[in-house]
Amino acid sequence: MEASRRGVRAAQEARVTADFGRRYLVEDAQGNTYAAVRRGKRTDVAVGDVVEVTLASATDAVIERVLPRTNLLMRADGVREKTLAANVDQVAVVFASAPPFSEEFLWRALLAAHGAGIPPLAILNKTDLPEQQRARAALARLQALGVATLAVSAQAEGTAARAALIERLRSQVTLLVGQSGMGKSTLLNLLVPQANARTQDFSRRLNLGRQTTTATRWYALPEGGALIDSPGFQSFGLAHLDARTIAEGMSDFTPYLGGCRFNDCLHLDEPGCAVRAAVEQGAIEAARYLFYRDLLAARP
Ligand SMILES: Nc1nc2c(ncn2[C@@H]2O[C@H](COP(=O)(O)OP(=O)(O)O)[C@@H](O)[C@H]2O)c(=O)[nH]1
Ligand SMILES: [Mg+2]
Ligand SMILES: [Zn+2]
Repeated sequence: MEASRRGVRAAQEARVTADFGRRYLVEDAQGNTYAAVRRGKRTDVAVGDVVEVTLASATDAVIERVLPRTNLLMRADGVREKTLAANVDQVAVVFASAPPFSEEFLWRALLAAHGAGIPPLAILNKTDLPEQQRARAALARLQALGVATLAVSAQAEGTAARAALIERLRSQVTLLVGQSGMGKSTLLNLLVPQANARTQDFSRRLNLGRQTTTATRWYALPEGGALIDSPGFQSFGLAHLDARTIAEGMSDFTPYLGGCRFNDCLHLDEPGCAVRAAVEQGAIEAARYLFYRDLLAARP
């Protein structure tokens, strides 16, 4: 680790396993973890990225380059874009009847996943709670939209929940998203038993202190694959998606798209719109169409 040799040390590949904002954790092929910063203070790094790093010490690395990714899930409120994770196989949207979930959040997550080309999975958690009606109706709607779904109780029926989840998560890299309080961390701890202890261990060894609480983090699953836990957030901004991508992500619109008079129909007030006709006939739910209209209306 002599300074004289630093300049000639070759870059090596590593996986980004935590994002604390401007600091990261990276793990190399031998399983060594380093605290890392991005060369030039750029913010183009996300958990799941494969990067080239040079080592500055036994515990510190510098991210020199982000290797090409297969996908990148983002959200964006106005001009503020937030990268959630890269190179994932599926996005699992977690919701529960309490605290009250937002169905709009679920639908927005589906659009973000579609925009990034990542298949979604919807997980209804806390099925042990009373008052499941609204949650079950939302789950049925998601199924009708072609989304894979699971219903579990991570806390009350942990063993059954783990078995059901592992079928879907094994050997896959899965990003968990959801509003705060839906049970993402509970699911994570059920699936990766040492998750909390490992986090505390890294914070101690790498002097990360309190930063670790607000991070997006990668956890290897014992069965293969990984789970990425993100801090809960309440709104899923979609300002980064154009109108066409949004329309194409509405899978209940898809059967009607070819029937619109205009090729570039956005299903707003254009004459001869097959999507609007389907809404009037009740073939597309009015709530879904209103959600779509509101999304497009809110765009600059
Ligand atoms: N009744 C019930 N409560 C749960 C279940 N899973 C999680 N919780 C509770 O919901 C709260 C929020 O869970 P947490 O995992 O921190 O949610 P997160 O914000 O999405 O990470 C905690 O008090 C958990 O104990 C469940 O299956 N049933
Ligand atoms: Mg959490
Ligand atoms: Zn149309």
